[in-house]
Amino acid sequence: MIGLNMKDSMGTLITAYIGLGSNLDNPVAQIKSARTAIGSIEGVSELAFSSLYHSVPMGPQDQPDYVNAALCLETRLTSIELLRSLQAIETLQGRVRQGERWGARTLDLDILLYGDQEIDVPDLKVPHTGLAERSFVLYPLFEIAPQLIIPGKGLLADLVAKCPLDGLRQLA
Ligand code: A4P
Ligand code: MG
Repeated sequence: MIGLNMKDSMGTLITAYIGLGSNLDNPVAQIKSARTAIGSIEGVSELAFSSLYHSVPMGPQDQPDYVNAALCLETRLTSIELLRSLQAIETLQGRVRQGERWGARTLDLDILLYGDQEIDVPDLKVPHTGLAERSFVLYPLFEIAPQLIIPGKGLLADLVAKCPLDGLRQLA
């Protein structure tokens, strides 16, 4: 019984994937610093981190190019706890929400996948909206998890094969 209670309070160990993006205030440094911050969240362990990628903006074109990456982690945090921790890191790194959809930002941290769960609550949609069509999400993810299956979408490899690079390139 004690064992069961302990297991409940600790939660299930989940593998999650995070998409990182930045196009303001030294994007490479923003992404590296976010990686360190995510690894420092209590109850989170990094399992893999992709290369950094240069990408052209999706959305308004009058903004700088982006740096994107993907990170795989292991955690017992709930999906909402993980979201709140990531939002706190965005805020610490100077993220200002100015209301423009897809506008420039110092840091954007998206939960791409949370285990094999499909989540649709007001604050959280997983798999992340648009994941299946965005080269700056699919290619970094494929680099660290080539065998992945995207809930509701199928094999990541098939999505990558159908997705043009759209100017995406790996940074040296
Ligand atoms: N939210 C819902 N689901 C999630 C999730 N899976 N992960 C909610 C994180 N947040 C999630 O997000 C708006 C709300 O989404 C949050 O309150 C959260 O509860 P936000 O970070 O405040 O705003 P946003 O990121 O501007 O909105 P949105 O629509 O999520 O934008 P995206 O899809 O993140 O796209 N071009 C390039 N090349 N590279 C990029 O990384 N990123 C964007 C933003 C636009 N263009 C880009 C890139
Ligand atoms: Mg976002």
